[in-house]
Amino acid sequence: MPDDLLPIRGVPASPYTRKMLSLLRYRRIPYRFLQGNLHGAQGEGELPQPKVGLIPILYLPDEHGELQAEVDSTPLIRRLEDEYPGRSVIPADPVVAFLNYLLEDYGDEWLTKAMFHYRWYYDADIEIAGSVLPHYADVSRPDAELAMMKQAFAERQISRLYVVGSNETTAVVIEDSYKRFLACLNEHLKSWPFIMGRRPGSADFGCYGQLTQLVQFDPTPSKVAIDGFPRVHAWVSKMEDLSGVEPGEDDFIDAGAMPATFIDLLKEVGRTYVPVMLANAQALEQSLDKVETQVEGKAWEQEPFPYQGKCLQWLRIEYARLSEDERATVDDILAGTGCEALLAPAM
Ligand SMILES: N[C@@H](CCC(=O)N[C@@H](CS)C(=O)NCC(=O)O)C(=O)O
Repeated sequence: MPDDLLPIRGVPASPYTRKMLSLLRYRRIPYRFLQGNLHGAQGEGELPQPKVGLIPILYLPDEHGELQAEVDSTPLIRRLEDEYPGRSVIPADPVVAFLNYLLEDYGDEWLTKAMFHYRWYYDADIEIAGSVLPHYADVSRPDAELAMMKQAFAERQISRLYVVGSNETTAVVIEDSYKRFLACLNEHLKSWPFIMGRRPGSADFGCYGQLTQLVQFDPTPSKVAIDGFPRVHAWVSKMEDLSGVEPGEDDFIDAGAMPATFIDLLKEVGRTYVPVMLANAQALEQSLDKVETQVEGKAWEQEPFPYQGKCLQWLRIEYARLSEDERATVDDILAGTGCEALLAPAM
């Protein structure tokens, strides 16, 4: 086993797997991609199991040099920054790094609602995902076996729509927000090759991961993108392999000259992710069995999502780490976007 190649396990239909693969290519970190989920995947037996059953998994050495199975892309990206210098995806300016963190979390925790919703809500999308996805574990499985897997797989995923908050009430909110996000990104890309400026930040990879599925795979949201936003469609394809991009020191956006289109992206985050993250945290704090809030004047209802409660805490820790001056600059940038509510002291 060539131990200079970083092992990563995942599947092509997993947005977080795609986020990490693209990141590894951009960062020029040599890797080997073990295709499959936790069960029946390549390399099984030779590598440890993760504590939490999620993909992608990166196998990284602990302090004794033993490979450990690690999950959760956001902290993993920061760890890779320490272990593999150069071609950083974290802006050097702490203010811009904070905005990058916020938009990465929006991609990971909000756009994923659209991704999972479209895939398992509409018959045409269920049909395609159910037919294709089971092939990823073993492309040569007999058709009869796959037909059985198709149904079981689709049923399992449909039964988990509640986790991301996709239901009859929220469908319209999720779909409107997806379309507005595409429109905002489309405007931004007219002047900037990446969300974070002239070089990609981890936010670019987070949003890209979800868009690989929304824009390129699932038929209902793909049609929205192709019909209305061919520029975004092209961006997603370009993001897949940025190994040839040569980033410059000053290529991230500048905190002192925020593009209006970047502020518009933050405003979109403020319309959706912000009220839902706050209502979710409140429901968890009060041990309520339902999150209920309004998004753009429309009802939002879902079961509380403990992991997203932690995401909000981690975001606030990032904010608390800033100096007083940096926090004031972040506050100025976020004022009026709706995102400032995330950081307001608890009532
Ligand atoms: N926060 C994690 C989320 C990873 C995640 O949710 N992965 C999904 C697949 S895209 C998963 O493994 N779900 C469990 C399952 O499918 O059994 C990250 O950023 O890596």
